[in-house]
Amino acid sequence: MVIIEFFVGCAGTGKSTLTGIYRDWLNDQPELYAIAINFDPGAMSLPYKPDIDIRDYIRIEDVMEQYNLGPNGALVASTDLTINFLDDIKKEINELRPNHILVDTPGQMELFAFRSSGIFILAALGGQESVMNYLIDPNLAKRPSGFVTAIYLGLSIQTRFHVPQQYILSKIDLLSEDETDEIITWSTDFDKLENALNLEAKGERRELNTLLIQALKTLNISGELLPISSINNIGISDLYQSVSRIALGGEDFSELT
Ligand SMILES: Nc1nc2c(ncn2[C@@H]2O[C@H](COP(=O)(O)OP(=O)(O)OP(=O)(O)O)[C@@H](O)[C@H]2O)c(=O)[nH]1
Ligand SMILES: [Mg+2]
Repeated sequence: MVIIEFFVGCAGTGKSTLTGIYRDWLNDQPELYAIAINFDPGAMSLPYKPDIDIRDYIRIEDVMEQYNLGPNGALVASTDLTINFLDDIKKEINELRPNHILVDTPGQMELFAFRSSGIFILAALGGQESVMNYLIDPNLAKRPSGFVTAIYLGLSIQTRFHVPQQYILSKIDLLSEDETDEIITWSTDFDKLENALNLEAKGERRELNTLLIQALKTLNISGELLPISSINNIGISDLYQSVSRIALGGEDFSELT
């Protein structure tokens, strides 16, 4: 079985760094052969060497020139155009024969998540068998209102792709231990989250908070956030365990280091 993981999240949340570190960690495990695919045509430089790179097929500078676009328009057009090369990417994957595929998506999350190309890419590579890793910025998450914003953004991705989603608290080395623990608690205890939210807000905003929390409770998205630091190598094996459980339907992979 091949496990396919996508990495999504707002710009700068650490998608590419985690993709590289995690790929190398997976390849240190017995019997795993992981590859990293860069699907960001606008990436100027990457913190890892991708095994497959969409920039070999489409370059943002060429799109700017060919369609007479500025950098933002060219970024949108380039991401849309990536779907023309999905057969080539699949051919490259088949030649490498990995059993674990990591897909690094464009910096600006909306390019992958809210345009149709993202749906096509997911369908072509992993379909409903894929796992979506959604990275949350620690500075956004440390305020209760920011945390709720991040969760709702994550839910909008889940609504788009309809595949199992792992919520990741990224760059925890930038938080104190207490801050990390509090954020993790909010992800499982919505009453505590509501209390924290109400300490932050007054009046009408409290009514909105109550409604937002009620919706989270009704949706019953009780998955715990996974804390990760790519810089300090924290949480990488937990990510593998969690994704394996999701992808393989509960098989125990604890014998792997
Ligand atoms: N402190 C800390 N910094 C990190 C961590 N992971 C990534 N970074 C830094 O965060 C910045 C963005 O990291 P990237 O991995 O490029 O993030 P990204 O989400 O791929 O960014 P874009 O694709 O450009 O949107 C870089 O300066 C990284 O060195 C981490 O775990 N801790
Ligand atoms: Mg990136």
